[in-house]
This record gives sequence, structure tokens and C-alpha cells, in this order.
Amino acid sequence: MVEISPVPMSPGYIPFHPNPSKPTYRRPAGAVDAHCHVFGPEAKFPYAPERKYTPCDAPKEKLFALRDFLGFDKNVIVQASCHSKDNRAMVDALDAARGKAKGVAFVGEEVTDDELAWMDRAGVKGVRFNFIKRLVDSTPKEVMQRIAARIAKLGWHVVVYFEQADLDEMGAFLKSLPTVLVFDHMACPKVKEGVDGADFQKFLRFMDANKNCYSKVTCPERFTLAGPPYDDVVPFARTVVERFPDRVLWGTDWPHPNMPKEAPDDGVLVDMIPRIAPTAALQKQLLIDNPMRLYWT
Ligand code: 0GY
Repeated sequence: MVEISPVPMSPGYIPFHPNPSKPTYRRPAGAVDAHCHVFGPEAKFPYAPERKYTPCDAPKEKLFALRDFLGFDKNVIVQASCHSKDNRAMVDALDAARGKAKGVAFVGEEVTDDELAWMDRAGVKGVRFNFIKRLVDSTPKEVMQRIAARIAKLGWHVVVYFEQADLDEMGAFLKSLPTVLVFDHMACPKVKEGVDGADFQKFLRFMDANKNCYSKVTCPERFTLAGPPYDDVVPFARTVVERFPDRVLWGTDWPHPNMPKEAPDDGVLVDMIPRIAPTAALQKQLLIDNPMRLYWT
């Protein structure tokens, strides 16, 4: 028998936390982790040749075990760049989740209507447009607009991963898209500039002016300067939650690709929720009402 050697992780790649703590925060029943990924397993779902990093395998069984351990009910599984346009690992996870997961795909213009229909049946509800240069080669905006027009007909939305600093350049394009837009990770706030910083304020104004936009209040571990428990990111996320309570989503970002120093403890991330959404009503909107409206109706 031919031995298939596993592909080594990128140098310095930090695997997800092996032993997260049990959160003390008691989330409401039916809570949704609305931003997470599955990676591989590589032997079954190889990583894309054009990927910019090779992660450690983070298969669906581990994601579902974490969901149960953290006390969550459902997941939204977002296609990550290491699988590029091969959405099979994500769709396989949706199938296995038996209604407890929905998906966001990454597609090119060459995607066929049959492939879109296959993903739609599996529970895909959106496509992701990724503008983070360290993760993907750029796709022309006209191509994205044509993709958006096609997926709009399925009732899907667009998830946009970009940085607030690029909002001036991106604004007209974002406004041209015909669907709901969901911004990953508050569009990457710069914590050292504070909540009064120009880019964060511009992002808030954009959200104010464009009522089709949602923001994920995710990834404090990517933006913090102070480290866990991410006190310095709380004011950013809390501002977004309190200002747009019906347009925010929360997620773990498990398995946390490309962390520079350490993998976050997912229990600590969950325990941040009552600090960014201080009332039971806000928590219900953040964890249940908003994700259910976008992904389960
Ligand atoms: C995230 C963040 C990252 C990676 C990806 O598609 C991806 O590979 O999303 C990142 O490294 O910032 O949201 O999961």
C-alpha cells in the first residue's frame, strides 16, 4: 500500500487550543457560533494548491465536540482560504451536522448553477469575498459583482473580509452589492487608535448609513494588544453591539488560523460575551435572533 505522507503545517503555525476552559457565562439555549471553519482532514479533503498557509487538520468532529463543550447549539461554517474554491470539506460538515450548521462558500465565476444548487441544498447561505492580501490573490471586483448577482437569486448574502482602513476605496463597491453584507471581525479595528479612531468611526458611519450591513464582533485575539481576556477589544465590540443590536453576529473563529503568538482559549472567548453584550436582550439578539434570521430562515 502506498503511504500518503501528511502535508506539514506552515512553519510556526499554531494549532488550536488543546484544552479550552469551560466558560462560566451561561449562554441562552439555542446559541449560534456564527464564524468557524473546518480544515481537512487533509487525507480526505486536501488543502488547495494555491493556499497561503497550511493549517493543522481541524475536522468537523472536533468542531462539533467544541460546540457541545461550550454549550452552543449551532455553527456557521465559513470556507477558509486554505481550501480555496473546493467547498467539499465545509459541505461535508454541513451534511454531518443534520441541520445544526449552515455554510458560507468561496466560489469563482466558473462555479456552475448545479454546484450552487448542491451547496444551497446542503445549507450554504452566502459567499465570502476576501480582501486580506496575506490570505488570497485578488479577484477583480467586477467578477465579485457578477457572482453576487447570481447568488442573490438564491437568497444568499455576501460575507466580506476586509480592513476598515480600506473603506474609502471599498465603499462604492460594497454599496453596489445587491445582498445583505456581513463584515468579518468588525473589519479589523486597530485597537491602539481607540474607539474614537478615524477608521473605526468611519466603519460605524458606514454601518449606520447602510442598513443591509451586519458585523461579526469576533476575533478579539487578532486585534488585542493586551492579550486575554481582551479588555482592550471590549469597547470596540460593545460599541458595535449596542449601536447595531439587530445586525451583529458572534463566533469563535475556531480553529483560529494564523495566530502569531498563541491559540486563544475558546472558553475565555465565550466569557467575553456578557462584557460586549451586557443585557440578556442583547445576548439573545447576538447569539440567536440575528444568526437565525440570516441563516435559518
Ligand atoms: C479567519 C481568519 C483568517 C483566515 C481565514 O480564510 C482564511 O484563511 O479566514 C486569518 O488568518 O485572518 O477569519 O478565520
